[in-house]
Amino acid sequence: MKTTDAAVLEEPKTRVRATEETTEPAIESRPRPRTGIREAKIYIDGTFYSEANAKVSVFDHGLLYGDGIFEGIRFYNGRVFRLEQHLERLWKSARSICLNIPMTRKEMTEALLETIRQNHLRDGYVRLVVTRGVGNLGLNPEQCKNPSVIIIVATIALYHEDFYRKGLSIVTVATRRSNPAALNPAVKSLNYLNNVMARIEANLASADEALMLNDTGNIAECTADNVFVVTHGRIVTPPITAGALQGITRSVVFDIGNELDIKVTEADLTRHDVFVADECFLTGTAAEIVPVVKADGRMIGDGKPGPITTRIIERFREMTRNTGTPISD
Ligand code: PXG
Repeated sequence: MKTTDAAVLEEPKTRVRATEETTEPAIESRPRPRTGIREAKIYIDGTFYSEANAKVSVFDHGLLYGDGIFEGIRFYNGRVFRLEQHLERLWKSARSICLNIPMTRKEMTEALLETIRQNHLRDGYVRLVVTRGVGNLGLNPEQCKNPSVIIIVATIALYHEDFYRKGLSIVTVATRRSNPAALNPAVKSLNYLNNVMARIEANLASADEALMLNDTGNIAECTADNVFVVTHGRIVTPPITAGALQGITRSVVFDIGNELDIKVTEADLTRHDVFVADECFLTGTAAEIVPVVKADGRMIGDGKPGPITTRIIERFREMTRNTGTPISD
């Protein structure tokens, strides 16, 4: 794996804090593309725009209220990984919040593949966003007649290999994962302030990620990743009802477990289960599968990524290289 300096999602955790220890040139001759692509083409409602011209209305309820949904998707080696599953989840999120996606699944697939082609990448990341669209300043979505579809393709700053080799640290944060009766975490909505607040707590504690509990004090997930523990050779992850997103990478771990004859089950987990686990890892589209070696200051297992985590990562990498929807037909 290599790292690029075109960080679009998150900087690798081995970073130096820009505000403290690096000096920025006083004058930047040209703004660095946010997508990491020199002449990026961004899809908005059927038209491609340059980065500078890719804009939405200030009256879009996606901005005013976080009223909308999204997916983060990766493509590897010229193929989009688990595209069908991502679209399935997008459509479910839409249905749950009564949002009509203004195109068919087939049209969305074509728009997404075409946006990747327009950006000439074989490996990268796609952010697919559907907003409620333009309305007035009241929150009633009935005023918003035309939901907007935005597709952004970007290079992705792969985390440094050290990150996977050494593992990361997590801390339990005070911010609880939102109660499903308030805002169901199964909906991948544009309203991520709950997760952002948790992330801020992790940053303040100088940890790599935040472990979020639900209202009953059981583990839900991290801010953009699902959590797994390994004990006595078995893998366990919280159920969706505990407030975990039905992660696509999470589902791949179930498939790999099946293949490799490693038992993967869902069960409620507490912090204690993490502290006494032999291994722990996180899964998410951006981070892929990453070992956790420290939780709330306690070393997990022997403080190194464990053998089962390592096997799962290896198999995952093979799958990403060899499976998926081809970008060009
Ligand atoms: N939990 C939450 C709350 C998430 O937002 C996951 C788990 C992992 O799901 P997937 O399907 O990615 O395995 C997510 C993923 C990103 C990114 O680019 C992902 C999310 C949010 C922000 C950025 O990986 N969601």
